[in-house]
Amino acid sequence: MKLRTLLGTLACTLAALSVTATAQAADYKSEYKLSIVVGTAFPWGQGAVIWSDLVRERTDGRINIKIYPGTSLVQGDQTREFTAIRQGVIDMAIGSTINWSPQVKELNLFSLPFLMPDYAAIDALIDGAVGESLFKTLATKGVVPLAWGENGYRQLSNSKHAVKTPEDLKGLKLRVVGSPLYIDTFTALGANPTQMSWADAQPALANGAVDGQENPLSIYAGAKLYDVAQKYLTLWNYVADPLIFVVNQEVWNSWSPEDQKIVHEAALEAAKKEIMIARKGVTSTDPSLLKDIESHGVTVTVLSPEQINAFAKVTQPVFDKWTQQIGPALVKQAQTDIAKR
Ligand code: X2X
Repeated sequence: MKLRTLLGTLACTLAALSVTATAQAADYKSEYKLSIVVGTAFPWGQGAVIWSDLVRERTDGRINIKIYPGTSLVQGDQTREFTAIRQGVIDMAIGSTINWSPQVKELNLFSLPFLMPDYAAIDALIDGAVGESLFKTLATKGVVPLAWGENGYRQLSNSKHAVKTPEDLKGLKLRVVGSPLYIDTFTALGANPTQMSWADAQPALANGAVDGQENPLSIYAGAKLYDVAQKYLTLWNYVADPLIFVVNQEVWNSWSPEDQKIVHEAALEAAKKEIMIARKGVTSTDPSLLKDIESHGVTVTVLSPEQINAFAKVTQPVFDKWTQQIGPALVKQAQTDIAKR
């Protein structure tokens, strides 16, 4: 009799357990779509691979992330990526601050010309009060921000001639990214900027519809832009775009607290590694990527601090105008933290 009761209880418990497991599995999607702009060969894409692998392993496959490069979930239109995450068309993303700045104006901070002179300055922002404040802003917009990564310092390339002074930019047709701040910057410098997605930029460079563009060296080299006539490269560190690891709010809420913790910790680990990969080969102690670029017949012009100042002076009115859009308090905080770095 006692045994029968025991067995009965056991059966009930097992049934209850299996109901819980089924309910949980039903809440979880079979695949989570992770959006990035470039492919997995780039540091940005490497970050996505590391993050998704860590999550799959540590959740025993409960959270199965599939990477969608080329912002393919929004047909390559990277300025629509943030909205698509909010709407749930995209579950997760590692996105550029530039691409999301049309929806989150504060993210234009990193695109203020010549704000961040070196890596320590970038770190002072993303690891400090500014990074925290921006994550708070993002959290009010339907996404859960988890970690800061890096696309990199954006350097200028063109097919015409070496650029050493603002005068050298006069009349150059340049492809720029999706924030109007870039139109203002290059218009102030006398160039002829045109906004285009990354997908459209590459054929436009190949067929000469535009003369030049600006992107981190890892993107320039990874996309082999020296093969589409981009033989003049100017290193001027005028802006850098951090990347942000995020999850759609509803997707996040559907996960158990244990799984949320796994996803968050994996994002922090992956982001740390991604930043290291993004900074490889482009520093004075390790110029290997630069050497590789030069071996393709590229003229690399490294601007001196005095030469950089000439560009900063011309773009100061753009800096001031956009400080009002971004929020003077946030810009002030950034400048204070950079000064203290
Ligand atoms: O479009 C670009 O230039 C890229 C790939 O760097 C970004 O997505 C910001």
